[in-house]
Amino acid sequence: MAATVARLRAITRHHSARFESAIPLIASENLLSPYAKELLISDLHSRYAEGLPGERYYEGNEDVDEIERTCLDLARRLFRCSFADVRPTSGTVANLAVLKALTETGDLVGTSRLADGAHISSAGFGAFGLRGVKPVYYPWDAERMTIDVPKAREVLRATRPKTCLFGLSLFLFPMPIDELRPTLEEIGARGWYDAAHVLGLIAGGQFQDPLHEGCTVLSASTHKTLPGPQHGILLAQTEDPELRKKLESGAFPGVTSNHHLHAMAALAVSLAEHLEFGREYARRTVENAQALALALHERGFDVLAEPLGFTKSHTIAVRVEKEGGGAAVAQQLAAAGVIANKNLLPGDRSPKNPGGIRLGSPEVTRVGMGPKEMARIADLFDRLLHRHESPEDVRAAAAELKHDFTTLQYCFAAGEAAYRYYDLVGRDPS
Ligand code: DSN
Repeated sequence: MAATVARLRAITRHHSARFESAIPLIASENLLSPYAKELLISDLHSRYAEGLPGERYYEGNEDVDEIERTCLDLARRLFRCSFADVRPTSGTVANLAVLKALTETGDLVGTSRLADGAHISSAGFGAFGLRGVKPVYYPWDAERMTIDVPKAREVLRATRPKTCLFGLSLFLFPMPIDELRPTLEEIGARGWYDAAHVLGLIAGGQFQDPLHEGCTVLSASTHKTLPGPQHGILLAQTEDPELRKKLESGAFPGVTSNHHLHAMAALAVSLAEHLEFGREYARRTVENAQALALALHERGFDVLAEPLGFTKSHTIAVRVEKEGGGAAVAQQLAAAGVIANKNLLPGDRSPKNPGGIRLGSPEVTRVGMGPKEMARIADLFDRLLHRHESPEDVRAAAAELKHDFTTLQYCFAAGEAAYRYYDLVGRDPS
């Protein structure tokens, strides 16, 4: 078995080296800072602390209590809200906690269709199905890549769901919460916002502010535009003790037992770093997404939502049917050292063979790239997909571009290696 362990370590080093020399453009991924990573591999990983600070089911939790109180305080400060729970262990788990808190089996819940960019939580085969709630789909404006507000008002008045979820995995523009708020009030529905993709942009003041626009509850994962550990969070702007209790018991014991203390501690570091560096990081993340969209458009790619400036977030969507379709293009890009994902676009039916790809700027921004590098990335797309240069040649160009961008920015200890995790423990396994 020693050989198996050695092999697992070698594969993991190989994986890190692959990403170190690649251009990572997955919109939902990011890099963890050195101090957050340090806590992620600390003794906290080995412990249990069910419950809330000061009300635990285990002994030995005094330091965990202080870490969790700090994490809660940082979350409330960063999002200017009155309630936080940092126990969900992922974005989907956070969504399940909200579904448990706000809905009953059989309820109708407003949401978007997967092909319009919704997360799989909204699907019958996902969290919605698990809770037994039924989706009411908002009509979609495919030109503007957002909810069709007049038609959505009609649907909401006709169906009267008690809860309305806003939020997407292909998240180009803010959701029209302000516009729909009077309708939600009229039908007595609560607004719920899944901010997984745009959490760091919201915190950095570069997107909408859903908790102050009319949504009561926000759920999210914590590792996309907010560059934290893989974990989850609940936030709310409420003094209602009953709602707070329901959200807390949705998180525990509803959908978690232990809440991954190492990840919760790492999240506290990431929240503190975002309070310090998040505004600038979020601004540059959006600037880079817009620069990449424009550069691809100028090179003949069909980037969605051109009349609206392509995007106001970290994400862009590109229709690549003429280049071979989403699945084939994503594979060709990966062979050339550019990591992206195929993505359903409005009108698509097959998730295995969709018409689009989704690109995101969080990771390339985190390692210090700017608009000039976005133009060079667009050149890689053009060389591979329009000029049909070999994947090997394009991969070499991608590695050359990435060579100067392999250290972390926008965190304490900026400049540390972003991809070489053994540097942290000071020894190499070879
Ligand atoms: N699967 C993630 C994404 O890529 O959008 C969301 O959980």
